[in-house]
Amino acid sequence: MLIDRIELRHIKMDLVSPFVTSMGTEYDEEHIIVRVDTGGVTGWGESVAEGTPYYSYETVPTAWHILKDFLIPSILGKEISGIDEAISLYARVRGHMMAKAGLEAALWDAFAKAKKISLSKMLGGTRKKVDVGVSIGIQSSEKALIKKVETHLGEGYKRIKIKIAPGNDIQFVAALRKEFPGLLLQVDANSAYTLDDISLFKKMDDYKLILIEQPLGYEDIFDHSKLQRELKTPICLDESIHSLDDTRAAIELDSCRIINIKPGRVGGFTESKLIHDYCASMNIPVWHGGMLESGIGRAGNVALASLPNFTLPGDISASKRYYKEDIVEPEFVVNPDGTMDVPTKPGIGVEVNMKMLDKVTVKSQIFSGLKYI
Ligand code: OSB
Ligand code: MG
Repeated sequence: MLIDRIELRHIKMDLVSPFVTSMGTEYDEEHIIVRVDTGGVTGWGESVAEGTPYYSYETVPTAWHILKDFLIPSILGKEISGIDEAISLYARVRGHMMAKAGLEAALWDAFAKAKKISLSKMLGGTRKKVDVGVSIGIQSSEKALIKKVETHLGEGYKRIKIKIAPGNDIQFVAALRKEFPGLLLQVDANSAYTLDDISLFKKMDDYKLILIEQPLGYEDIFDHSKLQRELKTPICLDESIHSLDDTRAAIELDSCRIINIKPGRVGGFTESKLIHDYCASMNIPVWHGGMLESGIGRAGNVALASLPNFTLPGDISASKRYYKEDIVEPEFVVNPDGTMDVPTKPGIGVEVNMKMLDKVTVKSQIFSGLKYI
């Protein structure tokens, strides 16, 4: 298909409540929406680079720069037969996974729409519904956390993840385990600890956690293998995994026993699928992480999470849990049984609400033909 036109939009959406993690507090979320017009269809993707370089080195301006100056020029105006061909045209760009993933997602949507099949089907998804959980930021007290968890369990969520940071960890885990003995619970440290904290993580072994997510350095694989050796609870890597190669190193070194897949962190759905398939072959469960996406990115996440080895509930919550109004229709909702329906219509399977998208757009640029507008 001929890549006729690409549009980037820098969006900024207010969160319904601040999200507190070991990396800081987020009040709103900035991402880039990528629109690709090709072969008479329109594809949408979301680059999850944020306003700050606290989770990843990428930010909205760095992703914009890489998209505008390298990725878009490599495919614009070209006849492209499939996603792999597009990827090969910009493969020499190193890193910048979030920039790449936003463009790749828009291409996947466009190619699925051209084939008139759902993104889930095109990715190899096998489920009609996916199990979903909720990721809760650090709360002011154990009591406040218990109340939040009660609300989310009432909404149907199957699994609770809490953010932890030094000084805000074991007391929250202990309080939740006491109040909810059978709760499916996991923690995410976002790299806030070091190997000096081994005794803390050994204590966590007593609380039947599903997993401990990214306790140590955000690029580390080696120290995590030393920690995993000391623990019964599986470690799950998030930040440290950018590729299939990182995944192989982490699994072969026994640095983790579970992998969090975020397409934005690994450069797109193509690499996500490679990681998914490798983990399946090694009996390593995977689950879908989240980056507080708008409905456009969320649609892609739900589709990817419908693949068979996504056996643990994902950080994929209802639109309402993040934003007062989403930019897609229908919005994503959680079913009372803690699942989310996988869209069945062509591509991402939801419509972009252009009025809402315009409302949250702070900057946009159109790339068309040989001339940038
Ligand atoms: O570490 O998983 C993370 C959000 C932004 C950056 C990093 C992370 C998160 C979350 C939120 O945990 C998950 C969600 O989208 O619900
Ligand atoms: Mg994480």
